[in-house]
Amino acid sequence: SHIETPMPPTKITTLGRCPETPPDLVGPMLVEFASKRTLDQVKEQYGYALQQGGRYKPSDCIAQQKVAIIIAFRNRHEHLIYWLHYLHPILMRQQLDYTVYVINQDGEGVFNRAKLMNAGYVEAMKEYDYDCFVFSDIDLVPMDDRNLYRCFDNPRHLAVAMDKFNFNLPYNSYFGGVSALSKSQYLKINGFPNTYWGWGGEDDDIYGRIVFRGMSISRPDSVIGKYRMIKHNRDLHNEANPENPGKLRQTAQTMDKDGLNSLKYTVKEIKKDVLYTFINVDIEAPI
Ligand code: UD2
Ligand code: MN
Repeated sequence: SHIETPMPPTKITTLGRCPETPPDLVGPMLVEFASKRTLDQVKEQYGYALQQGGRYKPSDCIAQQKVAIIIAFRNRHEHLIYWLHYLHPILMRQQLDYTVYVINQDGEGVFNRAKLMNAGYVEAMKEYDYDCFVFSDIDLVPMDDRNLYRCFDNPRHLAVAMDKFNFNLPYNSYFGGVSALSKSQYLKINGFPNTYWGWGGEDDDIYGRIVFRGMSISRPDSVIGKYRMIKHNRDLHNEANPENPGKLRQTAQTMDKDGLNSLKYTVKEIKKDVLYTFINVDIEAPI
């Protein structure tokens, strides 16, 4: 015969899914860019809650979505500090499993926001199985934390009521500023165009791609969708490109060959800061 050793009682802690509506949201928030802040202050305030690379996940529940926040970047350090200061606590309250990716364009060539976003998507996917990608300008801060940085049944446009447009949508098909696409929505449109160098047009091309693939745009209302943009001048090497508007008439034809499937870039450096993952990429920019 054998002796059965009774097992000691084990405490089973199975995490449940986080609720559909995060419980700790505060609604409208004060957003201002007058107070000077340093990166060290932001690190001191929020660093303890983050894993290397600007990564967070709720400790008491399983996040609804795994979200990569992708920011196209070059030479906007001051804006980055404000962005991190405001967004980290918001994204934590939204109970997201998220990482902040700052995709830096290497060199002094012509800037290309959409191509940087594509590179960010590919690099993020190498690290984790994200469900959702939020593409953001560095200078935009939401004024209401009920504006969820998540994906929806259709591609989501989040920056619907910016101060610089008197808290209105500038035009109906506007898709600039901040947007969110699930992995499958993003793949369906072959990602973003790589060929919009300089300022303008790339957001309208993305809008076209979405519509040509039979999807529509999801948006928060204009109360929840309020944003402040840090005032700035047009950057050097990001002049408005007069060729971009004309390209928009071709989106339906070009989108199948210009996008994720034609993307070429090289990673020069990946740095895991406390508050964000910094990826320096060479996107073969014209001078
Ligand atoms: C508008 C759109 C933006 C994009 C752009 C046209 C708004 C609020 N946003 O932005 O989504 O469609 O027009 O391309 O209307 N950046 C750098 N360094 C540079 C240049 C750009 O980091 O040298 C990044 C940064 O994240 C910036 C973004 O690119 O926020 C867009 O550039 P912008 O802020 O100069 O253009 P803006 O405000 O007209
Ligand atoms: Mn801007």
